[in-house]
Amino acid sequence: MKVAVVGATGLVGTEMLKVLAERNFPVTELLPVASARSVGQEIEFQGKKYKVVSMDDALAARPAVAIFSAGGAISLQEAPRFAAAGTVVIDNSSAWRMDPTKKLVVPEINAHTLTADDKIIANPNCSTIQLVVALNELHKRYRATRIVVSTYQSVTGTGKQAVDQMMQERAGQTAGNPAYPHRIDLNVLPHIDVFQDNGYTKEEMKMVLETKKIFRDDSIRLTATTVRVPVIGGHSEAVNVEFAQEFDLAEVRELLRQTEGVELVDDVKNNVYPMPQGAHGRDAVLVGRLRRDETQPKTLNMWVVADNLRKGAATNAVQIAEVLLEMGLLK
Ligand code: 11C
Repeated sequence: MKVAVVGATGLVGTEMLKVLAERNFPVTELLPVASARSVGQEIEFQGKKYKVVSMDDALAARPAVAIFSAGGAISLQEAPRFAAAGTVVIDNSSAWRMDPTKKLVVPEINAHTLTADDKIIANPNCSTIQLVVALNELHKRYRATRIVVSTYQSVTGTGKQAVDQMMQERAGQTAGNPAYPHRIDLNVLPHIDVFQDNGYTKEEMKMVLETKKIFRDDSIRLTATTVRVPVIGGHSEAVNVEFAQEFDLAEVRELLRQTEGVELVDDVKNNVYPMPQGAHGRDAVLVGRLRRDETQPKTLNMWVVADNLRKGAATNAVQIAEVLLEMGLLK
């Protein structure tokens, strides 16, 4: 199967290649696409060397699937061209997520809705993916009505430039080309993506809108504060969720143990709880610090951590490709 990875040299693209190889996705020919200055550069995949190609060369090769991770503007322009040529596009940018004609897919939740008509499929934002995976079975059982979430997001969510900024600051240097408007090392920025007219950031509004779309439930009230922290390895989330039905904490634990994609990491007596260092390089969404919100009934507090480059991006996209393959939708 011919597979194009658009944005192959970025942090997410690099992780895509790793995940495709690890999961033995049946790639017979890889078409790594990157910006003009990278064309011709060699990358290694499954022991073979592949040259980075231009967008037009990848399109002309008619891959069965193209996984895009090169930003919204490129996706808006290029994804329809690939789709028109018969390639299924799995897009990791925010460009198509809220388009009512496009599906926003987390395989554990809604892969079964995919059909041959879905030529551009949207991969949700990383902070949304780990939240909805953690809530999936709890929402089915008790129905979440209101969610208050605060995030602690890794600099890898921004990309290489941000990792470089943090490392340069850590080494006592002034970052040459900073990704953020402020220092990030030894600091915390309550600011991810651009501010909107309502005072929220775009990242916060992505969490609100994408959660409703994935759960197909516009009645869920969600409010978010998204925060960048000087961390590598994963995003963390403090989640306060109010349900329509009363719950039993032991049953919540059992439901989480049974939730596909979730690993319960909750043994506070032994100081065991999810942390980015434990999530790094893994695909599971780690959930812990389970406790009742004692200020009101039917409300749960939990702490959710996942590797934002894997389940939050690359792994979720490759899982979508695997479902398409299983359904016979990749030609
Ligand atoms: C971050 N969540 O951590 C962002 C990165 O809409 O796919 C991914 C942005 C997106 O900064």
